[in-house]
Amino acid sequence: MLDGCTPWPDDLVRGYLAAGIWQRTTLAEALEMRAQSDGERVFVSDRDASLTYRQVDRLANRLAAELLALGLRRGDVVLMQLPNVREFVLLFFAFHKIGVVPVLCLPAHRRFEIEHFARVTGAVAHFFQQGFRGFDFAGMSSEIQLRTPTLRHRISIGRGTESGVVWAGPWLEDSARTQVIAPPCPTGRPDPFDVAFMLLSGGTTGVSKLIPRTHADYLFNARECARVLDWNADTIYVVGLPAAHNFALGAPGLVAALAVGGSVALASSTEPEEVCSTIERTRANVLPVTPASLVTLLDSPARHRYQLASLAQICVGGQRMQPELFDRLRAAFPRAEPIHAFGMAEGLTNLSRPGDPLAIRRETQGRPVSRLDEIRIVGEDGAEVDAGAVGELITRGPYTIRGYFRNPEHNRSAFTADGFYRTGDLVRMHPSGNLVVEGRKKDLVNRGGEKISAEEVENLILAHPKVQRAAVVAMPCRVMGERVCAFVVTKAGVSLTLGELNEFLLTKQIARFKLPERLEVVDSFPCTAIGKLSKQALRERVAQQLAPSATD
Ligand code: J2J
Repeated sequence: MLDGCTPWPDDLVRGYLAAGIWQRTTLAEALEMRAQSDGERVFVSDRDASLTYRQVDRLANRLAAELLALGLRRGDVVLMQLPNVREFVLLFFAFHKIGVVPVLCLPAHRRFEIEHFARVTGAVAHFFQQGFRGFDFAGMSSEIQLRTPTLRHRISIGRGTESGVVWAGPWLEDSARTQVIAPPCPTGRPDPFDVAFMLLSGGTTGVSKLIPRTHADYLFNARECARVLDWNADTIYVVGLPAAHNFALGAPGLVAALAVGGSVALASSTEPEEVCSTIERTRANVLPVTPASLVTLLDSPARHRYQLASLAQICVGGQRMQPELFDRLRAAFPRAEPIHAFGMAEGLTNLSRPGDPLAIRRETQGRPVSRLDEIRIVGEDGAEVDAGAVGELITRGPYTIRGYFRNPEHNRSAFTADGFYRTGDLVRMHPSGNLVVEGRKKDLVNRGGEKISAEEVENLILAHPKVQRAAVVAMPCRVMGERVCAFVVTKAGVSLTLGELNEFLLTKQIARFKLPERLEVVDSFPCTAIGKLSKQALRERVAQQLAPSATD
């Protein structure tokens, strides 16, 4: 395995292999097999083009050959920061053909995050779409390159003129030079049991942690999702959330569609207009949403302007969907199956089953997709709680990681000695065997499914010259579920506004979605009985202040 990863114990690996749970197939081989068996079927479409399995495979080969020509090699880590465009899929599979390991960054990330990922991984290249949503990715990448010596290549999809950038657009056009069918791989093909890509954790403490996922574990995860949702070759999945997110990528998403020979339609944003027009254009039948994007969709007049009757399943995840929202969803899309998805980039996917009684689907967040997922609900002492009681969910299994990348210190607290991942989610077991998410232990803000580490934002706020103490908590919001609220004790005699604070935070070049949306300047922080800062009291305070308008 890639240096800095924690492998599964040998005996388990042998068992998974013997039972066919892990297969000797890489993600690229999964695509190649489809290109053989279902070559003419559409695999990927975006606004501009529709590509069959065979076309995706060939184009991925071409890209792989170009990447090799640039000097990229098996085991190299690269940063992939692309929106939902077909090049995302083409590059994703090109990397897997030659064993290059992409870190799946979000287009919303900025220098602060990307530079951190580059440093931790020693990434050799940064892939982006120059000018996406008006942002100068090439400029940001150049600044990162100056400060990160390993970063040799800055590569943009499309064409352009910025100097120092390699443009991938021409690689995808027909010309004699790009008529490569199969890339020669000087260092051999990648190993199915090695790391295929890295996802990002929301970060329970400090900055995001990197989550190494192997070909074998991810394909198993995706196959199990497709199986429990009864997907087949007619499945058309709308990638209506960032494709770099585990939910849309495979659990259950793009890779799950590949596992059954289905297809994916890339929506370029989560805006209702774009999502609805993509559904109408492609007659898509599965839509993933977060509760936040679902509220926006239900509130939007766009949904009445498009033909959405093809939708057969709507998967809601990333945050808890309240029963009232479930009812609105049922009323708006009576013919679509509502599916709860309670998953995590670290592994474990819980899904409600299409056959579960509606009353259970309304109240619960589903159950593990594989019978090999081990789950326990434990109390503070680590012992299992009584049946039906609330405790922390811990889990291990054939697709849940055993450790974050290059982070032994955090791994010691994030995993139990016997390899269970501590999810930080507080859950209880419903009599039906499904889980109900009741809250969380981890200190983050879940803003519309986007996870924001409180500690990360606090550390940045503390760097402000006027700030003495800072605490970041979630405040309720009807649409987003939660938003970031910053409590600050300022230094003696100075005042601070939200605008001033955010202006400062933006100079740190962080993703905008992490910016506080409310600032409370206080004289002191409330304490718990043992003298620790009580975030609970702060959360209650802001929730109370917002009470009449928390529905904004
Ligand atoms: C409550 N909390 C939830 C839900 C995730 C499918 C769906 C979502 C994710 C995801 C994913 C929740 N109800 N339905 O990877 O494959 C919170 C929990 C969890 C954390 C993981 C997938 N669905 N959550 O959201 O890695 O706190 O994955 O531990 O981004 O989101 O976040 P993430």
